[in-house]
Amino acid sequence: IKHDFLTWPWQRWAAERPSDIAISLGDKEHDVQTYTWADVSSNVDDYAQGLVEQGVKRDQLVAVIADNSIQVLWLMLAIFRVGARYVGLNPKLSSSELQQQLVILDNDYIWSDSEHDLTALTGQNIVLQLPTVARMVPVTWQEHRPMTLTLTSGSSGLPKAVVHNAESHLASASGLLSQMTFTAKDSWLLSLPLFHISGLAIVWRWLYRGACLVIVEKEQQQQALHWVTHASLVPTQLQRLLDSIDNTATPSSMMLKQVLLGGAHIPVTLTDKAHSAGISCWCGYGMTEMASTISAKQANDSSGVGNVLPNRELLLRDGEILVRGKSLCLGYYRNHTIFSILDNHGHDGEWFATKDMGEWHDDELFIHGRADNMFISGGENVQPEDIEAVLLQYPEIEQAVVLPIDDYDFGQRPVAILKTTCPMDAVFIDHVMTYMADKVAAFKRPIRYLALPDGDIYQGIKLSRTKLANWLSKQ
Ligand code: 4YB
Repeated sequence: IKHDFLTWPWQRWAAERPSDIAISLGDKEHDVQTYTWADVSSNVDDYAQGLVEQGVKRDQLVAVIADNSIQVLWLMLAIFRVGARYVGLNPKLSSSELQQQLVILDNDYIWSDSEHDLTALTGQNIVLQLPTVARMVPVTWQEHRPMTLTLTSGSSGLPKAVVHNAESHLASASGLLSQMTFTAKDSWLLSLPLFHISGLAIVWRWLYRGACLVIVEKEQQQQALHWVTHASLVPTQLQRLLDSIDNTATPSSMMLKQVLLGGAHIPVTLTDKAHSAGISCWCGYGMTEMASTISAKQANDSSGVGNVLPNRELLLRDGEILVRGKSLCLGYYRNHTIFSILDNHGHDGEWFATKDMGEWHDDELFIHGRADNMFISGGENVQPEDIEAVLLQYPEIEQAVVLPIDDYDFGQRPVAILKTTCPMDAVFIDHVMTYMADKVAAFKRPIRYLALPDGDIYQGIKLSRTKLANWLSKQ
């Protein structure tokens, strides 16, 4: 499946359909701000020139710490336009967590819309501004140029910066859209963050199709799902949407045609409920390294994730999912170098080993969880070892193990099991919780603290997570 962009996608659409609406900041019915493709093309050129005037050059790295907004979108497209690289960071992270990631990235520039004290962080401040002199940015469209870095936490704790070019993003978009109908008249809500691959993938599908992108404030997201034809949601977001429909009981006003689900296990009961409310779902299995969705299907009564999309290949080896194809990233970025993610040692070195376990059943892929310990809470990746490391810095804590427990709203949430040098009473736990509130993002804070049990909880010299999880399930 080819895409054929000979220039920047927004320039192509500006040439072919200049007055079509490209971006809407709310409900079309309510006289909200919209931008045509002609507007998008000229705004991106202006903001790009604004960046050039601040010294931003091709191949430099710009870190953006913000929730989704039209500003972040302009900034990102302008960064692409000058041939620089975009990396989004989660604004919910603490300053020390951010700085830890920025040290590895060694970003040249930094931009944030939040209260983060940027002076403490790596990178020169930039602003989104119009140029003082009107000049053309000299960089031309090159789909092989590294464009985005997307942070993803793997098994080893520290997040990896996954590098993609436009070619792999467009390959991802074209493969999915060969199966899922998304026309130039449709609109996709920017319903997931631009610091995650699921949010970036929305932008690339929009650019690929020349459709309409809808951007609203966080508080309006729920409402906005009534005005758009498409959205990407993690299962917990869909659950919340369905709960709200139950309350208002006005599903008839919905334009929503398709919801693409992914990022975590998708319960059949959830997609069934959505179907009853008139929302058709697509179930996807994806990952950062493959520029989002790898396999997908229209939801049905099986809990599988369908078949492999065009531009991707997938293989099972000893139950582990291996992937490759046009949507695969260029590599991981560190020390100003892009390192191959492929394990070139074996003869299957062409494939990327995902650490996800899978199975084929009646020509459909089923995901059986990760080989490592990561879990997902409210759509955010949680790496237990990260939380443990912070806990262990607390004076009275000797040992810490963090495990997930099921939660109706978040899917899962972390629980901490501690060995302490003092009694684990309510006052102590209160102090630890205050300490954690200062150190890690809310979604990473354990919701319960338990004392490490006696008995056989070790495997060799290390605590056994399996045994502890078993014990936890009986608490
Ligand atoms: C799964 C899983 C599944 C991922 N069952 N485990 O555009 C999309 O495809 C999209 C739409 C809505 C929501 C999310 C998405 C995504 O991109 C998700 C991509 C993602 O989560 N990437 S990640 O790098 O943060 O995590 C990847 C891991 O997530 C995988 O390796 C799996 O372990 C897990 N996962 N889809 C069960 N359907």
